[in-house]
Amino acid sequence: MIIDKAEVIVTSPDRNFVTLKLTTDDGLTGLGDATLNGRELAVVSYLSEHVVPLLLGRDASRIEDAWQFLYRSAYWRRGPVTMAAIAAVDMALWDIKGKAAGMPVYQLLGGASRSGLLAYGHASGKDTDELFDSVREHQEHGYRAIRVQTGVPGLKSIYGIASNATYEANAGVRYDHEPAQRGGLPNEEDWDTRSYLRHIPTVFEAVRNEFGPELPLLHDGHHRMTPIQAAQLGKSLEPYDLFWLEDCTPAENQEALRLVRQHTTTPLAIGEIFNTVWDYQQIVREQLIDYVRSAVTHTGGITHLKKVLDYASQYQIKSGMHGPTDISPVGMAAAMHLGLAIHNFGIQEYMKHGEKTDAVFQQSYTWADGFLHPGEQPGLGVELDVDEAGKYPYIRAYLPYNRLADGTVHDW
Ligand code: GCO
Ligand code: MG
Repeated sequence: MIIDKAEVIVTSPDRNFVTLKLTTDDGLTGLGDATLNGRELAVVSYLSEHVVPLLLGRDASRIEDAWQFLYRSAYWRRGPVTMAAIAAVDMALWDIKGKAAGMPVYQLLGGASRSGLLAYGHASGKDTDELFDSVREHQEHGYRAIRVQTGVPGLKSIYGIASNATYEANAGVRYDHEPAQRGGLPNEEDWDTRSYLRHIPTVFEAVRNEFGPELPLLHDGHHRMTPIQAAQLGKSLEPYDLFWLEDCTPAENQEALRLVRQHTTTPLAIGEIFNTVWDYQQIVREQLIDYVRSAVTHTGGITHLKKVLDYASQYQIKSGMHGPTDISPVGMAAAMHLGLAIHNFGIQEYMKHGEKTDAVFQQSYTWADGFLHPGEQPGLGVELDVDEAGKYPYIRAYLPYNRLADGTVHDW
């Protein structure tokens, strides 16, 4: 199993994706997701200029060794670009190992710890009526856990709100929020934390009154609050029994969560922008979070994220892997194999990809009655149709950013 071909494939069916494809001398192929939303070509360059030459001629069976070699031999460690590149290699090697063994990857990770993965979808609306329609629509599409984001009076455009409110308005493709805008420069959105803090508890009260106490509800603060503001929000949402409050403060400052924790019992999730176990060291040890939000794609692959989650498991902290549409079907499949195998699975984020994306990436994972399953195909169970991928060249897309009323740039 010697790697004799390594290709970096960029395609933009509904959005941009970066995929690494490895081929061994005995004809096995493996896929890895290296998509870093809004900065895709930095990872393409890291892979093609610096990683591909190191892979050719290597033994594809030595996954841990490849990981340690790529991480340590670069000297310059961590960061989203490096860790997405290493993740892609790691996923592709697990895919190859599974195919060589004739087993789905979850079997190689210890086998299934459960029969399926509870997943949550994104409901949103500019106002409560639109939000309710969206929640209902998600329930009709099988979701049993729902993230709730709404517009805030006085703010024109904010994170998390779909521009088209229904599946119908999206021509049946999907209903979700796709923040990166293709072509042009980043969109400017507006933000006011006080208005947000006043409004959000009223939204959750309305949602609980309409949909009852059972439905697991989630909310994403998307890094926009100070610690004391986050504490206030967590406290004001306690009556509505959230499954989690995500990214309540900017993720870089781990100490901020101490203050939030002192004031609220609302469960906290963090880490979609983290990429190593060291980013989690303090918040896990001090039990400042309840869910790990990292994606396999951005955290050095299955090998490294499993180490993060094993560490978290000592503190009863569970997984809540990142799964918006900027994680490709390959990255989603990797998350599902890992989630099925580990004991401390919590929930999986799942936004359905569009039809074009599904035609480029043939998937064997399944969605039924609110639960995902990675399927029984050997390896990760996703194949890439190169001809289909070739129809969609890369289109530059930027994520939006925020400004406050006085023009100050704010976390988005
Ligand atoms: C989530 C995330 C995404 C990010 C996106 C940025 O919880 O799903 O916050 O919506 O904004 O991944 O590329
Ligand atoms: Mg998030």
